[in-house]
Amino acid sequence: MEFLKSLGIAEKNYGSCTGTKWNLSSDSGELKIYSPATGEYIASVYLASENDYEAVLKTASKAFKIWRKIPAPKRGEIVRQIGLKLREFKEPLGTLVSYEMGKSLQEGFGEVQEMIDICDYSLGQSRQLYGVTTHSERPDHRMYDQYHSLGIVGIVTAFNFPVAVWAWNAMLAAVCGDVNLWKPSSKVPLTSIAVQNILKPVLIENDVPEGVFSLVIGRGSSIGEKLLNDKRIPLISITGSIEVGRHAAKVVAERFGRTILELGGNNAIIMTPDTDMKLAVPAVVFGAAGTCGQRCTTTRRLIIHESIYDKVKETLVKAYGSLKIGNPLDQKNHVGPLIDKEAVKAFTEALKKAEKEGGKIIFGGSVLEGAGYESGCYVTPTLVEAENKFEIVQEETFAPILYLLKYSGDVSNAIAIQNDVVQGLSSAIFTNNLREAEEFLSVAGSDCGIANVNIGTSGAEIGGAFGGEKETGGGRESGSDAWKGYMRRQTNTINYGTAMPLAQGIKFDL
Ligand code: UN1
Repeated sequence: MEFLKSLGIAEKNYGSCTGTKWNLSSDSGELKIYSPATGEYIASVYLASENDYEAVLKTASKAFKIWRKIPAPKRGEIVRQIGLKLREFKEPLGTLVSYEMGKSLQEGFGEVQEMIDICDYSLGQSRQLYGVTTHSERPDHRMYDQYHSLGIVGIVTAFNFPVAVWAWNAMLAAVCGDVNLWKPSSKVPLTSIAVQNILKPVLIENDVPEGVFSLVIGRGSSIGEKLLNDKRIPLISITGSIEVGRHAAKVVAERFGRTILELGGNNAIIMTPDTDMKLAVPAVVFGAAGTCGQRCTTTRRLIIHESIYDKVKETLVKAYGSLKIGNPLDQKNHVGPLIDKEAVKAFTEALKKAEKEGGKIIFGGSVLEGAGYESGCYVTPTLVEAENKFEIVQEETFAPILYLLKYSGDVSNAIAIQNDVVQGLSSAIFTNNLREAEEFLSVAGSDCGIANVNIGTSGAEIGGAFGGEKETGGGRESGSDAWKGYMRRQTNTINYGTAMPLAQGIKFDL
């Protein structure tokens, strides 16, 4: 396939890299990667060994000492060039994302666009790594805070956004003067290899030290654990399940490392009697069925006012009926496959549980078979009438299942339902009523990290801080002031006078 060739994906690939150099060991097992879109075998990857990991870490530690001294705008210039290269490779990389992960080609391109956008954003940020100055209470003193580079940043990414989430972290960390160590999901390692290959000419042309952008492909149980326990890594940014995050947070906290956690979501859209259906229906369908329900921001619950419930239900059933499910590389299809058969099993089991608890499947619910569905990973996006208190509704099933929930009375009842889950990533309300919208955004409103009005729960722009509260983990990546999470903060007080006054007026005369 032409796009694999242009991205430097060979039949057999190595699993660890320090930027431009690959460790050529092949004795720690081999991952064979199949496309969930077609079931075809794509290529294999040799897993990184513990020795490879050590070698990468040593190189990264050395690189940090050099990289942190390079002026931030110069680091930004390198990130700018990475953005240009990504523009050049948007088509093949987006295609590989779609082929290896299974999201629609449009979404594959969108994901590469997120990478490009964060490069532009980080370039600007490289000239704005500023702290504040404040007035000292002592005469002839100056006080301010500044941000220094932190060190090696471990970036653990999930299969559903195989490249964009790395870029959010890596591009910001790079302009902040940190060096990156990427551990991608073993379900989608080829995209990470492609990214390293895209970076290579930029790193060579700019003499970037080996170790600034490293990659280690390995199992969570071996390489992942090493990373969490490694005192040389002051910050680990993890996108994954609540279960993975709970474990990682404990291990990293034990050694007083920092984490940025972006874990599960259980995102809801509220539809009040003042909903503009023209806006809401496409937002709900894209939010729930897009990416085959495998975004952290996927809409999983729809909280509908009883006065419009039947109308919404009918409209959604019709809209779901028009969804085309099939090969994501074919642009006429809206929905591709789930990542693997395990995910298909989780989908069918969730539906069984929902029915057992009293839920009613009103659309979908099946695993697709036959021509075009040979990979065994295709399912029909599903609508289930349910109640928020069902155990299965409280969980995040990474599949296209949308639970329809009914509320009565005023919007505060809908907000209470929306907040009554352990996760707190994304949320939205559809209303043209100013009071309802403002109540939803107020301190007594949505408890999520993202709260939108007349926009769905997914598809956030990179300019905003991305992340959520409660068991979503509390971390923030991407835009706004998320860059501060990648730096070490220091408060400085300078005495330029001739006396030695103490703060708080304390007398200590010798
Ligand atoms: C994720 O699913 O982990 O807001 C990230 C969105 C995308 C990112 C999702 N920009 O849906």
